[in-house]
Order: sequence, then structure tokens, then C-alpha cells
Amino acid sequence: MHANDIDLDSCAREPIHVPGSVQPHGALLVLDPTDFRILQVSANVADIAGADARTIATVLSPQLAAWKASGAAPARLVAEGYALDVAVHRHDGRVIVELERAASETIDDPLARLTAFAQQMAGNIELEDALSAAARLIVRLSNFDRALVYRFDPDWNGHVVAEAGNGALPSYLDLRFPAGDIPAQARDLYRLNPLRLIPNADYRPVPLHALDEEGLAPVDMTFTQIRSVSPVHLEYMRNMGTLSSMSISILIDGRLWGLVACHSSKPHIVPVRVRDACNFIVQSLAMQIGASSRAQTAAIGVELGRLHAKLLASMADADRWDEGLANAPDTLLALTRASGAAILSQNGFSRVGDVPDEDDVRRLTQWLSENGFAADIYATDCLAAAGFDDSSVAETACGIIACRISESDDNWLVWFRPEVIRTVTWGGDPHKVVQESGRIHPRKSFEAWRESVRERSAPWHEAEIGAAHDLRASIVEIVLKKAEQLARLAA
Ligand code: BLA
Repeated sequence: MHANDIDLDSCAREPIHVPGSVQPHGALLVLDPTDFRILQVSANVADIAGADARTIATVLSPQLAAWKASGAAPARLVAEGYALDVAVHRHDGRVIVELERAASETIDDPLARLTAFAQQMAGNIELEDALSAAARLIVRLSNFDRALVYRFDPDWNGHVVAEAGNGALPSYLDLRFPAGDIPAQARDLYRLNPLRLIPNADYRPVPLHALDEEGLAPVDMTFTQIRSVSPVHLEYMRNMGTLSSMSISILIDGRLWGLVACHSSKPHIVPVRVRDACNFIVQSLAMQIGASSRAQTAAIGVELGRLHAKLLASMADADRWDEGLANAPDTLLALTRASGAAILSQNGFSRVGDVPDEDDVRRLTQWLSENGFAADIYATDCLAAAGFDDSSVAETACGIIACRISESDDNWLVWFRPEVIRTVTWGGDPHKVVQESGRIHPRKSFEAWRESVRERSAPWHEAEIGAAHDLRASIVEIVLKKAEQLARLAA
């Protein structure tokens, strides 16, 4: 394990869902779900609500009873000259009430704006335009200095794919950020609770107090809005020159696709209604992203199905499967968008396009067998990282999809892709994890930092790996049928 990995592992272990405190812009009451008895309160209830926790609980109790009976949760509480926004939910055997002072400012005609946006998303809009439109509208409604659309890659690094703002903060468009900036437990939490707001990164956390022994157990704040956030992340925000933030999860099929992350250089609070509107915008955007990716996958699927049929026809015309494939070289390469393909069978070695020498290919398939990569199909865009570090094939064979056709005869079909040297620009040197006085700190510089990525091919699309898988299944069937025919002829 690399030293960085150990550090980042310790980040991912911080139990951020049970901080024992809230941010000062809201107050929290933890109640018993049966009789709404107060179990724990944050120390700032009187500051926020203008009345003590018992008074608030008493005033709220008819609404809580109605909520229990009919499911309609309280949202507003007007008491003693304060109007409060109320959020109630039940989790982990407790009722959790959150109070924030209601803001006077609201969005004018919010429904009309949201409807117009949802219509735009439902229309024939390109993904890039949808991302930018969402960022622009969110900046406009929330008054943050900047909104970024941040997309995760398969390794959970982030890439800023769209941006809108007023120019007060630097542009991060197209920059990448390492996976450790948003550790695994934070990503898990953001899947469950899509929105978080940090109005002032310099805040002092407000602790929770238990009112009696029974109330002592730590409160799971997974679904709260005013949860106190990780101190490491607050330091990160200060280092980045952003004293306030709001981020909203983009979920596609239940998976975290990315976030819309908003920032201001100064403290900035966003009223509940505006947060709700921004959340709606992001959920509409998510539907558009999901639809566009399904449409793309479907289109690729149709094209790959056509190529598969052509290869089947070519194999049917030939005496042997390997000959059939070699007779349709362009189709064979197009199926996985590879630059070369090699076939190993009892009849020897055949190749199309750019392929390493026969000896090298045999060494590769040998290595695949010995390392347990030969069960059915194996794909990688970086053979060197997988452990096959061989300079003689490095140029033509950075990425492979390898299919073992039959174990007994050592028959293989392998596609190859060459190295593609890419330059990626990170927001600060991702290898720099700062460790001071035994604790890990976020990096201090977010200056663009360029890195050249070597020994990698263009990544294989899921649909291409699927197509290779399907072709392998067809070949196996053909080989079996041929073997049966031969056995019948011999009998
Ligand atoms: C949380 N880190 C976050 C969040 C973002 C980022 C958006 C969600 C909270 C929020 O909305 O502010 C990261 N912010 C970014 C990135 C950009 C940005 C990438 O503006 C780019 C434009 N962070 C570190 C290290 C650790 C770490 C080294 O850099 C671990 C020791 C931790 N980040 C960390 C934790 C959280 C976090 C624990 C969760 C905060 C919480 O919700 O409590």
C-alpha cells in the first residue's frame, strides 16, 4: 500500500454521519417517536427559535401528532415573532426536527422557472447544453458566485464538465480532482441525502446535549440538513478560498454520477425554498443525463448487433470459425473499435491490423492463463498496471480484450488497442497529501497541475466488452456444433 492510500483510508474512516453537532444556522431536536419526548437538543435552540426546546416541542406537538396520523409533515412554525422552517424525519428509532429561521426573500414565480427548465430538459437538448443550463439557473436562483458540474470517473476522481458563475472565483472548467477529495463514506452519504449546505466554513459547531440518560446514544444525522461537516473539509474550503458551499448529488439509476457544487468566496446562506428549487433542477438534469446515456447505449447496441450478425455470417461461410473471422477483418475490428486482433487456434495464428508478434501474443495468453484472467473474457486499458509489463508489446498492446474460446485447445481471440498519451489537468497536485502533526490535511494549492498519462489505451466502452462477450458465446456454440458433427460423422 502506498503512503497516500493509508492517509486517504483514514479520511474515509471519519464517521461523518454522527458528528454530535450541527451547524449554527439551524437547531436540532431529537424526540422519542412514541410520545415526542425530547431526548437531545442542540445548544442553540433559543438562538434560532427565540424560545426554549420545551416550548417549541409543545407548540409543534399537534403538528407532529397530525404527521404521525396522516403523514403530512410540518414545514412552517410561526411563534413569538419568528417564522421557522421546519423539517421532520424519522430515522434510526428517533424523530429528528430541524429548525431554521425562515427567510423573507424567495424566488419570484418559482414554478414558472422550474417548469420552463423541466421542459427544456425534456426537449431535444445536447447533454453539454443541459449541464450548462442547469449550472446557470442554479447560480441565478441561489446567488452563489459559481456552480460546477462535477462528474465522477470509474475511479471516483472528479472532472469539472460544466460551470457558470459571476467571475468572482476562478474557473475550474475541465480540471480534475482526485478521488480522496470526497472520500468513500461521504459519497455513500451523498447518495442517501442529496443536498448539503455550508453557509460559513469558519463556523463553530453547536454540540448536542442529551436531556436524560436515555437520550445519550449518538444521533445518526445521515438525513439531516444542518449536520456539522468534517473539519478536514472545512479546511479544504478555506484553502480553496471558498467560505460557503452547497452541493447536490446527481444520481443515475441509484449510482452517484456526480455533483453540482456551488461556492462563494464569502459566507452565503440559501433559504430552504431556494434549496428545494435547486434540488428539483438537479433531479430534472439527472433524468436528462440518464435518458441520454440510455439512448446512446441503445444506439451502440443496435450497431454492434449488426456487426455481430455479419461476423456470424462470415463464420457460417467458412470451414472454421477463425478463418471466418479473419475473412471479415474490418468488421472484427469495428466490433470493439480495436486497432488489431489476433486469433490463436489449432490451425495456428492469424492476425488483422496492428498486433504484436506471434511469440509475444503467446506469451501474453500464457500470462493470462497463469494469472487467472482466462476464465471467459478479460478487458483492461492498461496491461502494465495489470502486471504484464513487457516493453516489446507496450506500443501496440496497451489495452486488450482477451477471450478464451476453449480451455482444452488453448484457443484465443484477443483485441488490441495502442497507447494513447493523454494530458490531464488536475486542480492541484493530486499526489500531495499534507501530513502535519500526525494528522492529514487537504492540499493548499489548487493551481492547475498537468500530468501525462502513459501506458494506457483509450478505455473500452461497456457495450464493446459486452459485444466481445456475445461474440465469444457465438464462437463457443459454433465450435461445439462442429465438434458434434465430426463426432456424428465418425460414428
Ligand atoms: C466533502 N469534498 C467534499 C464535498 C466536496 C468536496 C464538494 C462535499 C461538501 C460540499 O458540498 O462542500 C470536494 N469541492 C470539492 C472538490 C471541488 C470542490 C473536488 O469545490 C472542486 C472544484 N478532503 C480532502 C482530504 C480529505 C477530505 C485529504 O481533501 C480527508 C482527510 C475529506 N471531503 C472530505 C470529507 C468530506 C468532504 C470527510 C465530507 C464532508 C461532510 O459532508 O461532512
